[in-house]
Amino acid sequence: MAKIFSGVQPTSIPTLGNYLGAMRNFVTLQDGNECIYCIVDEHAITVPQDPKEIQKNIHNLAALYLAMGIDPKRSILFIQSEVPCHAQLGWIMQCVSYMGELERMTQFKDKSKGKQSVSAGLLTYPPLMAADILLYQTELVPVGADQKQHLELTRDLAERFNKKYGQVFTVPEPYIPPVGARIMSLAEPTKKMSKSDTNRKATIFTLDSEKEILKKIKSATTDDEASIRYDREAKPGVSNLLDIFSLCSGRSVDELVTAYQNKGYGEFKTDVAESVINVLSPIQERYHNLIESDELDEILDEGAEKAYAMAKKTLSESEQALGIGRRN
Ligand code: AQP
Repeated sequence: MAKIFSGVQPTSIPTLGNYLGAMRNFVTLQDGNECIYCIVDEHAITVPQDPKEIQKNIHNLAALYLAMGIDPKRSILFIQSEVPCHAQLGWIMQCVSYMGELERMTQFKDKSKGKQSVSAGLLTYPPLMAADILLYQTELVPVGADQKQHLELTRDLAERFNKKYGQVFTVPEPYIPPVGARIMSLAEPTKKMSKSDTNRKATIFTLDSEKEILKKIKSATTDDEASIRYDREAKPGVSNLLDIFSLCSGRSVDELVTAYQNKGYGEFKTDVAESVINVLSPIQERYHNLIESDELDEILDEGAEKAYAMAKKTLSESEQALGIGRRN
């Protein structure tokens, strides 16, 4: 049995990329493991957010976690800002981090590129993420490929702290799926699919209607070759659709390539869309039943209480190791 932790930012409705790359695995990892899943709202505010929108997104994300299959009887589900230990250990982790290593993070470079000013929080996002993970003595962190670098930093920070102040933190391992770890934008398939992409055609959101899904996949960028084969370099659009199709249908990429050998992009895209709709429809149905129920608040209250008890213990140990605060 492993201790698992992961989180999703309530920056918008989770995308098909968030689901296939991370959240789907959150669900399967519940079997035989101790899982803690978080709505990382403090990460979301590292870039400007509308207070009303983020409130709505937090609520939607909680319902979607459950609709996707997170079982509150087996796993802890909570909101990051409701467990203050995250911000507290986040500060400690900032003090263990070096400016140079934070400035080298790809996500910081991408999100700050071309901006006149960015928040200090955007730079110190990775030490907060390290705190999220380390508070629970996490062994395994299911994430998409874009979070690999942050996870490596988390491991470095844990090792650095343990070496300097004594053993406090478990050093976690990433869990990055072999397929689906990087679902690409439908409009620009060399870029990852992202919640915050301003091109609405680029991203499938998990609450998109059947019509929207079909329309977005039908307009996905492919190429002029008119042949369905897997080649990430030469055919990024078709390869991305093959990955999505494979993950949503349970059929291997090779099997799909053979099955669609003599078929056109039109038919292929319709079938990809159908497989996505088949996966998302039942999630959407459960989401609509959950979103208005009182059950949601009860689950989040209980989750925060359980998470706090675990997090407080690690936070105290780290403060003790550092010698801060009063000790008996
Ligand atoms: N395109 C993707 N393919 C596979 N996995 C992905 N993830 C994100 N995009 C893809 C994984 O989803 C989990 C939750 O992501 P997040 O909410 O923490 O933020 P992110 O990684 O920054 O994702 P977005 O969608 O691009 O959000 P914005 O636009 O707000 O920055 C993570 O495990 C992530 O790896």
